[in-house]
Amino acid sequence: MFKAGKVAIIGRPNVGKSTLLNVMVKEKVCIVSEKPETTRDNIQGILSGEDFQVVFVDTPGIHRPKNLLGKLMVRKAQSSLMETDLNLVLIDAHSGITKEDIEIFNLMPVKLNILIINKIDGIDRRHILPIIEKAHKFNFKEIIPISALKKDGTDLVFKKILEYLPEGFPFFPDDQLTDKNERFIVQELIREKILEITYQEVPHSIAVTVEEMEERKDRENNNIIYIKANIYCEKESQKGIIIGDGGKTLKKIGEITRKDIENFLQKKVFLDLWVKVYKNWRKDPFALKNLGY
Ligand SMILES: Nc1nc2c(ncn2[C@@H]2O[C@H](COP(=O)(O)OP(=O)(O)OP(=O)(O)O)[C@@H](O)[C@H]2O)c(=O)[nH]1
Ligand SMILES: [Mg+2]
Repeated sequence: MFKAGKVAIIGRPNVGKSTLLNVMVKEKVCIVSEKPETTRDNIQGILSGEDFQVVFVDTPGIHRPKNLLGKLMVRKAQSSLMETDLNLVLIDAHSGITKEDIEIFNLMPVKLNILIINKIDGIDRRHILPIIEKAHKFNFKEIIPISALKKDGTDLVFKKILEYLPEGFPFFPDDQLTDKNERFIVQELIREKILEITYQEVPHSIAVTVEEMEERKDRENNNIIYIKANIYCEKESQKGIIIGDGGKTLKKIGEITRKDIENFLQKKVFLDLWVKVYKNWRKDPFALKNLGY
């Protein structure tokens, strides 16, 4: 009997959804950062075995949107629930079950939902019991405390998913890892580095587009992938921060991102980054579409 199904990973921003997806599929498909609202799209990560295929759907954190981009993100997360067989609802063990978490519980369709209490590393086990007790009031099939970061409890999550997964045919070829293309992942890897090294409004005001990506020869006649990407921000002042004194910050972004992209593509990369201002793009439906949202 072959089992196949879609499993959405849902929760507030920053609870560890993307980290968990990467652990489940054993590859880095989704970018991760300590800043909330990192994921902006539904991203599928595919895990195939002899007799199963699980399609995990990472989703943007559900929050009260402050602009059109936020609204689109929340809408995408909610829409993922329409087509799943099973959902993993994540909460953060540090904060327990918050008011916002309960709002998300109430959004969940009445089907198979598993509550995942994440980030239990470094937390006294005695603090987890009351969370589990409170969680019993809600209609979860399972309640599983884990640390996605330390891969603690994640095997049990996988075991439970397989138990609940329906019989079915695979959605994707068994060597496919994600529904997103290389261009998308490259854009995200660049955005991840900017999230890592910028603060306050800057990380949120960034969008990245890959304009060109093609195989070329370098001076020594070796094959390289030439990638030209635009980094959009909303204000001149933000552009200045991203470029840095004498181009220092942009150079750093380029260096660390290039290594990551080379790792991902398994090829040498030449990365050509350009910073541009796109005023108020997060509020402008036309701009959002232009930037791929
Ligand atoms: N200590 C600890 N940190 C974790 C764990 N899982 C994730 N994190 C950290 O939490 C932060 C957010 O992780 P993400 O995976 O980006 O969270 P997310 O839910 O996808 O966030 P959004 O995309 O913004 O909704 C990162 O700094 C992770 O390293 C965990 O089990 N323990
Ligand atoms: Mg995420």
